[in-house]
This record gives sequence, structure tokens and C-alpha cells, in this order.
Amino acid sequence: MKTKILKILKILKGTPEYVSGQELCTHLGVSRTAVWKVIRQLQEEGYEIEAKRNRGYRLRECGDVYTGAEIECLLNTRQAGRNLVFLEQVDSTNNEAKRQAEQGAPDGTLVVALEQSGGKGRRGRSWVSERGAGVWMSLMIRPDILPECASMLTLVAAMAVEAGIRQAAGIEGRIKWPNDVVLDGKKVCGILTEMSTEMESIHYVVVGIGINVGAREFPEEIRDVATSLRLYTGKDVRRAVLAAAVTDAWEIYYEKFLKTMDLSLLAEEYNRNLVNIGREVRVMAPEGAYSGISHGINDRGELLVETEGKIKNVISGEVSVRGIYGYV
Ligand code: BT5
Repeated sequence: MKTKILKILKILKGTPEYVSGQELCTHLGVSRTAVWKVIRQLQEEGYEIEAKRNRGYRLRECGDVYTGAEIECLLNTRQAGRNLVFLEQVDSTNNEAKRQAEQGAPDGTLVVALEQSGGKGRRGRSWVSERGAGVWMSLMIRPDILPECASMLTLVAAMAVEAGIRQAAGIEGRIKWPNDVVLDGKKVCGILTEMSTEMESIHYVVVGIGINVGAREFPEEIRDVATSLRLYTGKDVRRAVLAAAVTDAWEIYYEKFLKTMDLSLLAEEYNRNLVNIGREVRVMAPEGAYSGISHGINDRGELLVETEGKIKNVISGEVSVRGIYGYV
């Protein structure tokens, strides 16, 4: 009911129109008290709602309200995020998305949290996710693909983040293969894809996305490599708008991925946004590190690195790629 009331108020936002309490009651089939309670709740969350006797309610400003209902209102998707779980605090949104999946949550479930107490990076690393400092979210999907195709979803998510940042903050980030988005050579977003499989089939995949939004500083150990939208633009970016924009973009790219089960429809655009294309990179592989020139990805999402006159196909998961002089 909250989302429905919010949607009606948003339609009239910016116009001089009020929506009367009676209209809301009739439309939603609930009592006046119930409507009033929701309006009070929305005001407490930060919406500036004007209530005028004999006229009704009018939404003036949304502020930086970051709730499930606000994200839902902003979403333009068919499936992604239509089942939305919004939490004040959680160990990790990836863990919660897995728990939801195990309990039968539908394809496209989105888990968002204000704060993570145990945010995770790849291979046991941790992800700094302080309260209110960013968008910490995980999409749970049930694709009918082979397990070896799942790593490509990280690349699909990176494209969605880049597009979402462009839409919500008006700036162009670059993708650092395979799982980062960077601004000015510093990491603004990290992606962690996990899956549950059995033999040759996938139960579900969880794509976890962490974007630093309002963070003004970072712990010593990541200060040199991390940045936020706030630090980069000097402006506040609304987290709900960003979360919805990334989810919208995700659905568009994901549908293209599903058409071919690879990145053939996406690789060209991906390579245009790839920060390390044409640059010398250092590949840290389990069998040893080597340097080469990055030529972008192929249709399977492998990074093509030219070394000693030969092209090597670098597969994500096994390796880290760095710039020769630093992180990018
Ligand atoms: C990643 O791992 O970059 C994946 C991060 C995924 C985070 C999201 S948040 C929502 C969802 N729930 C989770 O629990 N996780 C996902 P990796 O490539 O391994 O990079 C981790 C490294 O990034 C750390 O070792 C630090 O050096 C650095 N780092 C940690 N927190 C950071 C932050 N907030 N911003 C930038 N860099 C950070």
C-alpha cells in the first residue's frame, strides 16, 4: 500500500494538485486512518508531504530517502527487483540473497541493505560497506545456463553499473576487467558473483554489487585505491535513484546476454568502456605473473592479452589484472 500511495503522490509531484484522503481510501480500499498512518510513516522516512485540510496530500520533495518502496517506485523493470528485500543491516546482501534463494524466492529478487557487517570481496577479501555510505545490493537470478557461463554475468553487471552511474550521476565511469568500475583510476564499485550448482546445472546465481556513493573517506588500507561518487563529483547522488538505474540497466543487458548465452551482443560496448584496453597490464595468474598488452574481451568475456607475440585468453576467477604502475 505504501508503494501505491507513493506512486500516486509522485505522479502529482511538481503540480499544484492535491490528492484527497478520500480518493486514496476509495482507490486502495482502506480506511482513512490507514492512509494517514502511511503518510506519517513516509514523512518520518524523509518525504516532505504537505497535508492540507479539505484538500488532501501533496508531495513536495523526496530528499535522499533510501527505502524499498522508494526504489520500487523508481524501477522500470519487468522482473529485476520486482521482489525487493530492503534491510537496515545484514551480514552480506549476497548471503541474504542466497538464503532467499534457498527459500524459493523468485528470479530477479533484489536484496538491498543500508549497512553490511560482513561485506565480502572475492577470495575471502572483505568489502568496506559502512552505513549509508553506498549502495550494497545483490540480484538473485535463476538462469538456464551452464555453470561455466556464470562468470560472464559479472561483466554484464559491470556494464549495468557503468550505465547506472551515467544515468544517476551524469558521469562516465570505466570498467576494469573483470569486476570493478573505476573513476580516475580508483575503484568506485566492486562486483562479486557467486552461484549454487549441481552437476551441470545452476540453481541460482547471486550478483553482488557494491558502489561507494556518499563516502567521504576510507580506511587507511584502501585510501589509495578507493573513491566514491561524492568524492569524485563533489555532489550528493541519491542512492535510490542509483540502485534503480543500475537494476534497470541490468535487465536490458541481461536480456541481451540471455539471447546468445554469451557476450556477442555486448562485447563491443564493453570494450569501449574498458579502462585497460590497449594498455600494458600485469596478469597475476596462479602459475606466475606476466605482462602484456590488453586487447579487450572476446565474446566469452575472456581478456585477450598479447604477450611475447602471442595472444593469451585470460579467464576471470583465476587471476588479477593490474596496471604496470598501480591498480589500473
Ligand atoms: C570485489 O572484490 O570488488 C567485490 C566486492 C563486492 C561487494 C558487494 S557489496 C554487495 C554484495 N554483498 C557482499 O558481501 N559483497 C557484494 P575484490 O575484487 O576481491 O576486491 C576487494 C578489495 O577491494 C579489498 O581487498 C580492498 O582492497 C578493496 N575494497 C574493499 N572495500 C572497498 C570499498 N568500499 N571501495 C573500494 N575498494 C574496496
